[in-house]
Amino acid sequence: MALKETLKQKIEEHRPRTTRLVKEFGKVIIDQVTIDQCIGGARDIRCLVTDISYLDPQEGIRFRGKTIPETFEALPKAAGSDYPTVESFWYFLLTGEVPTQAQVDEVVAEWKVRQEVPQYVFDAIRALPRDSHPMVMLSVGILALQKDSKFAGFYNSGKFNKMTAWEYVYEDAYDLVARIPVIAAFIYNLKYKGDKQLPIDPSADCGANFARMIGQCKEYEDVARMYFILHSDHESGNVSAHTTHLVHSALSDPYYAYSAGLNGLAGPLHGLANQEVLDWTIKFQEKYCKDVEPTKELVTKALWDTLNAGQVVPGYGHAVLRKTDPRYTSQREFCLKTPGLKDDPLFKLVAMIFETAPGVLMEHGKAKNPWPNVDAQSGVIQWYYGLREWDFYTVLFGVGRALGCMANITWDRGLGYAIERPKSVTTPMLEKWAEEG
Ligand code: NMX
Ligand code: MLT
Repeated sequence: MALKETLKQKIEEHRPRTTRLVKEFGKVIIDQVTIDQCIGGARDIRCLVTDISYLDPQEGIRFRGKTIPETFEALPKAAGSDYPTVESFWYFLLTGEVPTQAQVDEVVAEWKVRQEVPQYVFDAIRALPRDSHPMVMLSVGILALQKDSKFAGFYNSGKFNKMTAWEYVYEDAYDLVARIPVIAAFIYNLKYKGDKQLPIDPSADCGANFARMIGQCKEYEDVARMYFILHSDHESGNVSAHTTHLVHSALSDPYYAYSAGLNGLAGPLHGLANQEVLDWTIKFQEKYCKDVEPTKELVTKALWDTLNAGQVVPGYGHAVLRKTDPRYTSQREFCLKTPGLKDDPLFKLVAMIFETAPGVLMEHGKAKNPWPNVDAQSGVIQWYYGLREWDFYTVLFGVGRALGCMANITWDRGLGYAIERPKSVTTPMLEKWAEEG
């Protein structure tokens, strides 16, 4: 069955489960809210639903019930590669089913049709000052696509109905995930390669095409596949996914919603941390390792200097995870099995920070999780392959995150989730409840 038909069947099968939960068990209590959660970023409050991925604090992410190694193992691989195509992963995230090779081939073919980016998007990005951050360019590029949103068109057609609305979100979502790598490659070439644009390769899957569009080598094709899949989703509460869900809950179309999600991803406590990691590591090399090899003592000193300056150690800590992020581990394993990369001085330094930082953070005593997250390991791989413009790294994250966010809002509409509108309270109310105990 084709992707849309499979998805339609899955959504229709799922709807009665959601309806029953609300109608028959709507008042069952699944959590309570404390004052520190109210002031402290709604941490750990169970109030969002998604079946696309789930994050266990000890184990890390599962996509559709599968760990990262299980996901890589289960999905059909790109020709001649150990990694699945992004297209097969898209099918898997949307439907929860591992596609057959024939189903993947269909998605790859459809992706190629959808990936055509209208010229006005490039014009809008080109009109920005060239020294704009590439995340601004990406967010503007996605927002510019809104003009032709099929969901917005359906809403304005006078024929809008809740049961079929998801089909139009699906159309926009699919267009968006196919186009965002092309927009990202355009931004890369515009900003760093003197606007020398490279054409789409119509014979390539998403990962290979992205590598070719930014002038990368063959091995980078797997880096792109791995990177986009690993960064795709991290359950619903993270800033980019939650923002996308929130904005779409007002029936803003996927372009409005994901442009907003990207703006959240651009924050240093979220996706921008990967550029900060590289910045921190390169500055460390320049300051301490001009004539000497890095040592654990030097790394320890640099970490304390950062902490004593009141800054966070980028790439470490997490709001939910309490162990090393399996996305970190997966990228580290990629480094260790790639000849050249495993002996690269920057990778060795990143590995030394991994040995050192958790101990320092534990001694510092603030971070609830002293272990590395995805961002601590991602930049060094890009750096090794010559993609050294580290302010671009969050754009790569944003290309991957589109897969999860778009799968999520397609299901949001399929299940008819309501506009999100939590209740706020005032400080005197909190003080009153505090006194009452
Ligand atoms: N370095 C120094 N201090 C830290 C760190 C860190 N890496 N992580 C947490 N803390 C501090 C935090 O600032 C807070 O201090 P204070 O009480 O003075 O406000 C305290 O420890 C408690 O924070 P937590 O509850 O452990 O962390 P929280 O859930 O609030 O925030 C992060 C989670 C990820 C924002 C935080 O760990 C952080 O700032 N890490 C560094 C930035 C980073 O790597 N972000 C990327 C996250 C993954 N991603 O891609 O989005
Ligand atoms: C993410 O991938 O979104 C980050 O790890 C942040 C989070 O989960 O809160």
